[in-house]
Amino acid sequence: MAQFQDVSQKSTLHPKPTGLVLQYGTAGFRTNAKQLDHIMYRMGLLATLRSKKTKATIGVMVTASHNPEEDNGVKLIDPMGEMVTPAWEGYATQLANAEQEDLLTALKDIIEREAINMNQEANVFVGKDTRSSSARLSQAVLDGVSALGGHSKDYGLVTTPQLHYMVCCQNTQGRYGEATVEGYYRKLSQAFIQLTKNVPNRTDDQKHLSVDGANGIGALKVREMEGHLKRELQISLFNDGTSGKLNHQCGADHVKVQQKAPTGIEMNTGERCCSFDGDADRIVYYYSDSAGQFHLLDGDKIATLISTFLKELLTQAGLDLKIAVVQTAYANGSSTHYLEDTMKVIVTCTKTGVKHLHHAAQEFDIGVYFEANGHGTVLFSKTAEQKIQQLAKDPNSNDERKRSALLLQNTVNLINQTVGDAISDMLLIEAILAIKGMTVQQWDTIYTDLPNRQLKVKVSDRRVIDTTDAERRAVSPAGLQEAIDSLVKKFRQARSFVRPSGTEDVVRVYSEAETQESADDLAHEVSLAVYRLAGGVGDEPKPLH
Ligand code: NG1
Ligand code: ZN
Repeated sequence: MAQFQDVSQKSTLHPKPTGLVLQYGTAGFRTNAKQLDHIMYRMGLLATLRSKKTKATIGVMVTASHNPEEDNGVKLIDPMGEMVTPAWEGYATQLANAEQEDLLTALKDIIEREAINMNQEANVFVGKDTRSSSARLSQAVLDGVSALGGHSKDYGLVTTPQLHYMVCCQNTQGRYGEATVEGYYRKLSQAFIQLTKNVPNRTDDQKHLSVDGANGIGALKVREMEGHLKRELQISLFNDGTSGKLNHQCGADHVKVQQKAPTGIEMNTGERCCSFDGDADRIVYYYSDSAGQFHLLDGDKIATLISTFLKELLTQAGLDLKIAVVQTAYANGSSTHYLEDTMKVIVTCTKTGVKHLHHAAQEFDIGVYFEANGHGTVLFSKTAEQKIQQLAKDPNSNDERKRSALLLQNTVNLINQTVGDAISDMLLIEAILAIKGMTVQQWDTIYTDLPNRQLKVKVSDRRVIDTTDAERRAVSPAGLQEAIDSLVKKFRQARSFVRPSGTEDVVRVYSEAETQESADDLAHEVSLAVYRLAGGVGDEPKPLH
């Protein structure tokens, strides 16, 4: 077929380095940008097949999120704006790793296994972050789409969640919103203004927020959106990409892992600040107190704030909807206790990776999901949305119920339900704090985090570590879990687990305990156990103190 000739011909412009093997990881392919040209071309091909198969528009986002500027990556987006389904992650790996001469065979194998009608039209939306390699790599994706005769729309520079949003809008024929960046700004800003318009006596100080844009795409997009917010939110933007390097000493991941403020931001005592990551699908908040101490409000604190707000509104509205919070093993133990014991909401734990959380959240009327690192959103079931809408329109409901239903309705409109979205989450948090008349300090004191520590250990093959129980226990290598168990016993209120990273060539170690010193000691000792039992490479981990 002529189509396949085109695929072969164009693939010579995007050749695969012989022997290179890459895996579709926690969030797509991600590695040094130099190794990705063939991957991008092939993901253009795969997205075209996926579009033919689903008879819907598919998204391809070129980004490596919080990784350094030199890296890049690609994420595939399914029709409703969600991450691509796991079976197709397998195809992605298969296609990515086929040697040059086997590419057509690998492609035809997928076509056959999925019984794809090659005459079906295909549509692919493509977006990219601000990395210097992104323009070239997204062109490779577009080449892949055109090689298989697919149509593409290049959104250019967008945040990852904006591209997810566009895909969902397109495939719902505009019911979710208009598939343009302007449409996105309009929908979110209108909802934000509706939510905050009746809040009495909001001063300019309360409307002010400092944003660390991680020198990435989020900064550009916040700038673009600002005008739509009509000074109801007054943003001071730092790390806007004009001089600093992407994710370098800044951004949500840096702030969360280092537990300190990013460079390049001016922090005044008690003022709310937040950081996005490199593709603006994560956000964390923080402030410094009068003693100059740094306080982090991570994804767990965000999930707590949002679920508390929603639960209160449901009660006021008299709506009987089941609300749950979905977390991972990285959630701070204090947050889980608070949610279960004080808030009495259902809490479930899944494996790391948004796709797992998203899936689990779909099981409830309202599923609030957040990774501790600040990636998360809220999902509303069809029933939940219908009940909220009915109540908002109901002429017989009393003022309090109606007010709550309207707040819920605007909250639904403000949330990007397709994926975690730093901009949407930021607006939601700002609206909740305004409505509740809450300062960042008051939000912070809802519960106190257990001191914790995250470390990385290099091993020769991280796949030797296998886990179970939502990654909270290691089943291999032999003896590792027993070693962790006995180390944990040495500290009070302690917990620790290890798992292979899906985005970096490392094993991640997490610990929490009653004091920071204990958490640090425990993390170090567990790192040593990993190093010794799981084939550590390089120098032995050193104590933190
Ligand atoms: P890995 O590298 O698999 O731990 C990291 C994050 C995930 C997720 C992905 C995708 C932690 C501990 N892990 O995955 O939560 O966000 O990146 O970006 O934060
Ligand atoms: Zn990200």
